[in-house]
Amino acid sequence: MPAFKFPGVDFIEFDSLLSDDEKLVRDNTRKWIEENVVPIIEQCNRDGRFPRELVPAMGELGFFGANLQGYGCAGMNNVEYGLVTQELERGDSGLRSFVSVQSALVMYPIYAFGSDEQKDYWLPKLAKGEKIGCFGLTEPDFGSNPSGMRTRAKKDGDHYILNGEKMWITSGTIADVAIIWAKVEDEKNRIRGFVVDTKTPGFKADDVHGKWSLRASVTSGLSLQDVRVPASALMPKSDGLKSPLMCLNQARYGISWGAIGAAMSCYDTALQYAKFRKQFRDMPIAGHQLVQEKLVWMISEITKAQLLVLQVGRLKDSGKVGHQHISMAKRNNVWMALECARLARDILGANGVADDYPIMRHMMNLESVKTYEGTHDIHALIIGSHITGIDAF
Ligand code: TGC
Ligand code: FAD
Repeated sequence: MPAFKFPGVDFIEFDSLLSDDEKLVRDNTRKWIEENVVPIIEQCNRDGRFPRELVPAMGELGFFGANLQGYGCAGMNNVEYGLVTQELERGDSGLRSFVSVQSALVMYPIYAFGSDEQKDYWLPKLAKGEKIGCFGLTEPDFGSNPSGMRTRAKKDGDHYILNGEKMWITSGTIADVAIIWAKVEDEKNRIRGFVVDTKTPGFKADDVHGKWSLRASVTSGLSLQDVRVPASALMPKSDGLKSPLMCLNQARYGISWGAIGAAMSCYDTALQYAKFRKQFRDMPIAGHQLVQEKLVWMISEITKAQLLVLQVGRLKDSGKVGHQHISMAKRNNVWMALECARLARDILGANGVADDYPIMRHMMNLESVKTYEGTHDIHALIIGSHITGIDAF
């Protein structure tokens, strides 16, 4: 198949719903991904390597904490930020993951719950990509149900002592700072957040090996053994499980856009391939009805996903978004992207399983995206709880 340039996917003049600034942010990000990520990402995926060399440029482009104000952040609106994550994930879910964690799970909690000292010290460095962060909520025995966490913080004079294990932590071994969620023993085990310098004695991170998904992203386990941090490491406004869940809202929102990027990549690859590949009567496979139906399913679902997340973004910008809206967008759009990847893989036949094309990589990545930040089924239960008023967890 000849090389081609990604033209975007816009069936119903979706662009007419975007401002000029929003389109500019998206187009600049798309160009950067085309020039800097597309040429290297398959090899990174093969090697299981996160392209860390791209971090300073992403900082300069304003990707980190893009929708936060001040502290060197770009101050984008939520739709602009979403369009950035869409383009990043068209490149690779791992790159979008890195930006989601840095922005929504590390900078956002410091911004929302941190002291002035924490904000002034960490946010400008994280915005530039000079420092890298990770977010420790999940534990080996507590994934969907983080309220059961065993990690503990105990007051010791003007310090806290942290003990526990965190698992499946994006960017863990490359992080300079970890947002650690722990139950504070002296506060009736209330969950609170700590900004922990990863150089603190007793803090250890080890990579998870053997992943068939998000291979271009670092995933780690964290161990905290008598990690002694100053009392100033506590984020003063963090208060209960609600605080980490508020961070997850930010990240899940970005994922909802990001999944569309992965779906667009799969759809566009399948469309180009189907117009080029000939089988039976010297006809492109795009001329077979069953292949067309698959392509039509993909573009229909991509279009619906765009409209859903745009509305959620507009609600977020006007301060009216509820976490149930974000759950619907995350659940629907990641499911839609995974289905697109499977259909696109089918259209490419045997070529679909090779990494000459991005489809299998997206498919494998999306299996993680379906699970992290609340699984597909947990989001069904969150929406179910909202509409019935009955928790079914
Ligand atoms: P529950 O009693 O329902 O809630 C506790 C308090 O929090 C409030 N709340 C929320 N607030 C803000 N945003 C949300 N999304 C919220 N959901 C609930 C709730 O109103 C309550 O407030 P209050 O004032 O009454 O105290 O808590 P629960 O223990 O029953 O939890 C239920 C559940 C399932 C919703 C929650 O635990 C959940 O979302 N589980 C999924 C866990 C998850 O998503 N983990 C993600 C880890 S981070 C990650 O995956 C990063 S991947 C990064 C990458 O690489 O991109
Ligand atoms: P479990 O909670 O054990 O769930 C297993 C299955 O049971 C799922 O199908 C689930 O839907 C189902 N299930 C669970 N409870 C119910 C119920 N009540 N009703 C019906 N079904 C249920 N976490 C972090 O804190 N920070 C990170 O940076 C981070 N990065 C990650 C990166 C990767 C690559 C991956 C794969 C995960 C990452 N995670 C991270 C962890 C992620 O958030 C968890 O994997 C996720 O929340 C699910 O938890 P679990 O894997 O323990 O699955």
